[in-house]
Amino acid sequence: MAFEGLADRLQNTMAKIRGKGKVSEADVKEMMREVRLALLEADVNFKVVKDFIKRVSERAVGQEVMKSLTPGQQVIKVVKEELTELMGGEQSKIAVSTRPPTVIMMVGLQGAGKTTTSGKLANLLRKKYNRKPLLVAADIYRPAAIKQLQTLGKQLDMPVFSLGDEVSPVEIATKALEHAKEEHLDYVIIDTAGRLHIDETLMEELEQVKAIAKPDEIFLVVDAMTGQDAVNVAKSFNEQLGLTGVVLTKLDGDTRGGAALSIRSVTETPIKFVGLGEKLDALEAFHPERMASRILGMGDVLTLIEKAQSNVDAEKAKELEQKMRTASFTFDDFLEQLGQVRNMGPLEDLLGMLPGANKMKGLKNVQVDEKQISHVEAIIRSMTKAEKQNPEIMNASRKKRIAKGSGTSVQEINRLLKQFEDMKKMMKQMTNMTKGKKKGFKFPFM
Ligand SMILES: Nc1nc2c(ncn2[C@@H]2O[C@H](COP(=O)(O)OP(=O)(O)O)[C@@H](O)[C@H]2O)c(=O)[nH]1
Ligand SMILES: [Mg+2]
Repeated sequence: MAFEGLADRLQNTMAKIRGKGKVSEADVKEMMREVRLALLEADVNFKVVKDFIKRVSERAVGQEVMKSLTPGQQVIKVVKEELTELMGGEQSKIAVSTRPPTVIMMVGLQGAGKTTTSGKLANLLRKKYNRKPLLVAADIYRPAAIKQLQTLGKQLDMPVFSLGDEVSPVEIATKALEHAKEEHLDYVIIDTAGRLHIDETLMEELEQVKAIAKPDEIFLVVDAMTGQDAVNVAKSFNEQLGLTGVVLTKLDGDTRGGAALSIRSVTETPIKFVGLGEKLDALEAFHPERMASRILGMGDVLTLIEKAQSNVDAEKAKELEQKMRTASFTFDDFLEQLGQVRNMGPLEDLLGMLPGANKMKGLKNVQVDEKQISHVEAIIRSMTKAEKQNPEIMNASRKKRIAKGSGTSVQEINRLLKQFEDMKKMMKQMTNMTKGKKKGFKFPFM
């Protein structure tokens, strides 16, 4: 997971100060030393780190007193607020032009993820905002680039505008805009060419496209894995073109996170989206506050809930909740729920969003074993209807039969039965706890 090292170190530092009833200047100093090292190690820009430490130290020492928090907690609150501010403060929105189409120009180095992100963005605009985007193939230099965008367009069933590779990008942009107007499409996403390095010709051409297309947004697509380089790239693109936002891609990889934490301060350009995979739905709006919370191990429950809401059938969730209340939850329901949770993405990522999950014994460095989950599925599928409805009837010979049928062992079946009972107990406790409280969307999480 991205940010792992940084998150670990910061969380260790925070743990030391959390419970303190008194925080001396020496405590703050010691803590800041550790925070500074953690940030530098995560490849955060040197100057950014220096400013950050200065701001946090000032605020932490002259702490405003809040009755509800211990001094230790107050310091952590300051760190979180400043970390949020560092990454951009309030979440920024995507532009909507008063005279459609809204034009988004995608720029960046070769291989950063421009073409993929163009597709993802079009997908998001349609799915979440109900917009009609047009993808424009303006990278005429790489022979496969146009084809790549067309393939994405086909996958998404999204229109792609192309004039081949013998017409200039400026002309392609001009004609694409006319086309979008005629067709009443409301977003135009221009996928431009990149180079391996920033060069004059590239910039000039992009300036020309900008002059003619008058984009409402110019998004720089940068690969988070490139660390400090990403920051330098962002700086020069911003100076030449005036960016409105950054899309940080490949955050699903093992990046140390330095780029995410430096780009905003160095370029004054907000990160608007993050790419979290190669698939076309792996693009998320960037929320600095949630990211700060995730890094500090406070979890990202909001994203988790949103994921649940968009991937879990609300009707079914309600049904399940009802079943749990009345303790009529069966293995069939369990199987279905397992499927729904899997739809939400890799379990490791989901666990990462739970508060304190990093610090939980047994959960730390948990490698969610997909094989084990498949075993669970196989076991349940090998049960008879009666067994699924009433696990109590399970005896030795039934267990043996199921083990054979699912290619697992009796031990595994025993473990699952125990987990299932524990889960039911826990669910009962939870529903008792929340009884009487206002009923909202509740996701019965495994
Ligand atoms: N893991 C991962 N791969 C990505 C992401 N975004 C793009 N890629 C991959 O990066 C490679 C280059 O992407 P492409 O869109 O062709 O880059 P372009 O040259 O800037 O247009 C492709 O293999 C993409 O699948 C991301 O968020 N995560
Ligand atoms: Mg491309």
